[in-house]
Amino acid sequence: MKIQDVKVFVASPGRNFVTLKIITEEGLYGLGDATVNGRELAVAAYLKDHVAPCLIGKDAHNIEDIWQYLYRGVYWRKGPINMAAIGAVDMALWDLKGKAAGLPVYQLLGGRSRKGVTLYAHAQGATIEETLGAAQVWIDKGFKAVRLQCAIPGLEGTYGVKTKEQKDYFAMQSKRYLPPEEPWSTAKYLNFIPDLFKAARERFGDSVELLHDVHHRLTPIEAARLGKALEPYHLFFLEDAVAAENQESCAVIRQHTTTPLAIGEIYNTIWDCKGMIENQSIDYIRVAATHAGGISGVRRIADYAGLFHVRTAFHGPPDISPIGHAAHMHLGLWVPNFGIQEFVRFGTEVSDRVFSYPMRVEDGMALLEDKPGLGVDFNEDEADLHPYKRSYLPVSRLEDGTLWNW
Ligand code: KDG
Ligand code: MG
Repeated sequence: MKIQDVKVFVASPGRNFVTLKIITEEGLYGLGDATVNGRELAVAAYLKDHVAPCLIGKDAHNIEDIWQYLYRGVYWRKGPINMAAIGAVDMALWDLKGKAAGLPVYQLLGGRSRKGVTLYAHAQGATIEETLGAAQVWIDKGFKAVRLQCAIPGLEGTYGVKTKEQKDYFAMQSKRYLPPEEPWSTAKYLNFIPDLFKAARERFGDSVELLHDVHHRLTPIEAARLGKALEPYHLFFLEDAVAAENQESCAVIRQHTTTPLAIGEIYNTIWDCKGMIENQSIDYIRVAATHAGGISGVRRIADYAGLFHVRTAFHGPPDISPIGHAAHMHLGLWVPNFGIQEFVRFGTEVSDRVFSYPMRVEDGMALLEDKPGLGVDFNEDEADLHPYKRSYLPVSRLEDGTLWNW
């Protein structure tokens, strides 16, 4: 199964996605997602100029050897752009192997461990009432787990909530084509968030799992205070309570609270999460196939995490394409230490014209049709109708103007 051609597409059907297509001499093709939000063109150029030429003529069956070739062979290991490129190649090769074998990728990983992939949805609002109303919509659809984010009173600008200018919290293609800026106050946030979860438990009782994303904004001791304050509302997990670079930080939080901790959406390799997995200072690992070396990279991390009671919660934002989400669905069906899967949506009306995918949601669970490979298809002509648009995530500043973590 020799690789004959490699194509890279950057399209913006609602938001930017980088798609890799690997074509074999037999005419089979595999698809991979290489989207790095806000830095899409960098990974596309890296793939086109540096990775694609090395793949031509290689045997597409040798997934592990190609992974090692791109990881060890580059000399400059790790890094978000490099690992997203490796991730896309890896996904495309698993897709190809599945197509060649006539089997869905989860079968190649070891088969099905559960009937479907349990999801958590996002609820957000400008007030507690609005946030709980948004959660109610998901609960009424049968979701068993919801992430709650709410605007912080007294802070101009919002957290986890779209502004009036944004049609969508995640689709931040601001007219200025520059990162929007949002204000942040840790004191206002910490004083408010426990009220949100108190109100949620009063309204929903214990019938639903509740989650929250701090988005890297606290110091370890501030995160410890939040974890303690949230204990009465028994969260499923508290996500990214601190900036993720320092692996010792979660151990500090751990000394103070039993609120479960999740981290890892910005990690690229097993080395980024090794310490906190071994120390059992986290409960859920949030790596994404798109950003952490594909199915092979994430499988290694998930297997290692399982030894230390750490379960999976793969990153599932809308800035991962349906190909990346499909990779998580296959991993989630197989992985023994599955925890939960983030779900915002697989696609939109516009992106559905570009990507078709075999996933549907029933009672808060993602179900996968048994199609060979990853099961996603990509319409090149339709993608051409949606050219790249420069787009950034916001940046945060403290009220005195100091740059902070978004
Ligand atoms: O590109 C960054 C987003 O994917 C991220 O901000 C979303 O934190 C996020 C989440 O948990 O989905
Ligand atoms: Mg997050």
